[in-house]
Amino acid sequence: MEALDIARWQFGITTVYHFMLVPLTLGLGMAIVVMQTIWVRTGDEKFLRMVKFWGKLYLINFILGVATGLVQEFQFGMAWSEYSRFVGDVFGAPLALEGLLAFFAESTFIGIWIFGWGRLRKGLHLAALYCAVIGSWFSAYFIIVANSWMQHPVGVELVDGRPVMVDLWAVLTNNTALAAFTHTIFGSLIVAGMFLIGISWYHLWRRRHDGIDTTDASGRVVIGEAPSVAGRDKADHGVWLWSLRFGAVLAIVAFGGTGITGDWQGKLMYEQQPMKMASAEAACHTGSAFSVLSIGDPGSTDCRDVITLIEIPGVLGFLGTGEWGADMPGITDLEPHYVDQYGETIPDDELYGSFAGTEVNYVPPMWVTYWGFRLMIGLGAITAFGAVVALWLTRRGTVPTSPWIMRLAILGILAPFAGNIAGWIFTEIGRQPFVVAPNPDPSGIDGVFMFTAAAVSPGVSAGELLFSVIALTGVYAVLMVVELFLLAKYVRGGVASAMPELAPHAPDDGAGDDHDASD
Ligand code: HDD
Ligand code: HEB
Ligand code: HEB
Repeated sequence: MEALDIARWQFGITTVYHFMLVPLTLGLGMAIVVMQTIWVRTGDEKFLRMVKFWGKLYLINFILGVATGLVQEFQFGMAWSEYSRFVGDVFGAPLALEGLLAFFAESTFIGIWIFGWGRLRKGLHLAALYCAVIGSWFSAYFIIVANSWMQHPVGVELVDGRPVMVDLWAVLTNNTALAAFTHTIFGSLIVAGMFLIGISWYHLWRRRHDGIDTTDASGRVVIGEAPSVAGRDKADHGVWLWSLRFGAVLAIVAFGGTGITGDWQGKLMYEQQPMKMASAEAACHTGSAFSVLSIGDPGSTDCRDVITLIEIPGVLGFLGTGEWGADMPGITDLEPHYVDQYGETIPDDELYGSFAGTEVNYVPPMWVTYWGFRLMIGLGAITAFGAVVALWLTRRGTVPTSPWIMRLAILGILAPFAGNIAGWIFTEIGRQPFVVAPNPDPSGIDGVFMFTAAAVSPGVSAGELLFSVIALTGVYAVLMVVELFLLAKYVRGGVASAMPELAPHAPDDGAGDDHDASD
């Protein structure tokens, strides 16, 4: 493999790892905000227990999210120095804002939240959580601004072959970023929803399995009297049931949200990156039919290899433009335009190293974009459907005794995570062969684009990169094992593991948690 390929694999692997943690931070944070708000307003102890339990998992995930993010930053300078130089002037501002405003605020307020239990007034303590979670959303916004600029560069002028930012506001309000941010947030809420469902299901199931909760002859739940096992007393039944049903509603609503924002993104993509759209649909020729199933040679970017088995007329035009049956440009029709505008070969410039003069393929790997798009939607839809089923099955106040449904609910937690990753893989691989895609709008600036082949650090050898891939993948694998180990430990422990003070006495005002804040 060449250095470029290894560098691409490296970026892909590490950022996918990072994004296994990010959506849970973004989504679960908001769920806990809701729970703590209800607790502060009603004083219902059930909600305090929820905040403590889910809050513990949130913190574990947050810390590992930060760790994976930090490791992530190294590769910009190491493997992608030309890219870093090219985008430096533009990314400086949003990433500084990310660091200063968002990350600083986010971690400070998380600290206040952790150590404020029992020390701050309830309202103030809740405000700290709001600030932390909103901070992480801002953080997400600024990083998406950077990514969206690579999909659709705006607000710059070309000076000596490098984009220089002239309009920070245009960069911050890039329509691509607004759509991608809202879409990502909804995607993250689906993750949180399914996480709540799966884990709560397990606990409700265990209560039945251990005979703590039973059902009477008419099928009504009889909630067990508190046994001496801490954290599995009466109040916890409500913790799991409420969390489960809330998670289900969250997942269903958020899936609707991804539909609305995804539709917006599809329309932007049709204008901004028509080739990505066409290859996501394996649409070789101009037309308006939506492919339900196309097959071809994996890895091929050649239209002759695509066989469309099932298609629905009209739908693609509607997705892209809002107009039923409107024609969407296909790959074979787009290609000559790309060749015209951006050249048949990578320019013969020393900047491009060994790639100078090689032919450019403007069609991204079609099977990845095509299946990435369908996996994203399919896994989201499966989750939303699962959430509807979960609402139905728990309508009597508990879960069925079947261990298989319980296992399915736990396994289901993975689906929206995988859906999010599929969405990113589609977005990032569909951007190829550009690392910074050209902006074709009238407002687009000529010459502001960069080929991925030109972005990689010159002078870094394949061997060095391979070593760093192995090292980084190793580090991430260890972090992932730590994450799963800690999550599993606290999930199994139930509420009691997050609230050791619960065992001897009922909490007043949530005081007394400070001694376990660091574990
Ligand atoms: Fe991230 C943490 C860097 C993609 C959302 N990330 C985090 C940290 C760094 C990065 C250095 C730790 C300190 C901080 O929060 O600033 N992140 C990156 C890089 C990315 C990236 C280089 C590009 C490939 N991140 C990314 C996306 C999103 C986030 C696309 C959201 C949509 N990142 C977050 C977060 C984190 C975080 C929610 C994640 C988990 C966490 O904080 O606990 O703010
Ligand atoms: Fe990215 C690349 C994913 C975010 C920047 N990415 C990449 C890849 C992948 C990814 C898979 C590979 C592709 C190829 O090569 O073909 N991303 C991803 C994910 C996420 C992301 C999952 C979430 C976390 N990115 C991002 C951001 C940014 C970026 C935010 C900015 C800041 N990417 C990037 C770069 C690269 C990538 C620079 C390299 C180059 C290429 O294109 O490759
Ligand atoms: Fe998604 C991406 C659409 C669902 C997650 N998305 C994306 C895109 C589009 C879409 C168009 C791309 C853009 C560009 O590239 O530019 N979606 C869509 C639709 C739907 C969806 C239409 C239906 C409903 N998603 C979904 C879900 C999820 C998601 C369910 C989760 C789970 N996506 C996603 C992500 C991404 C995407 C993460 C990447 C980022 C952005 O936003 O861009």
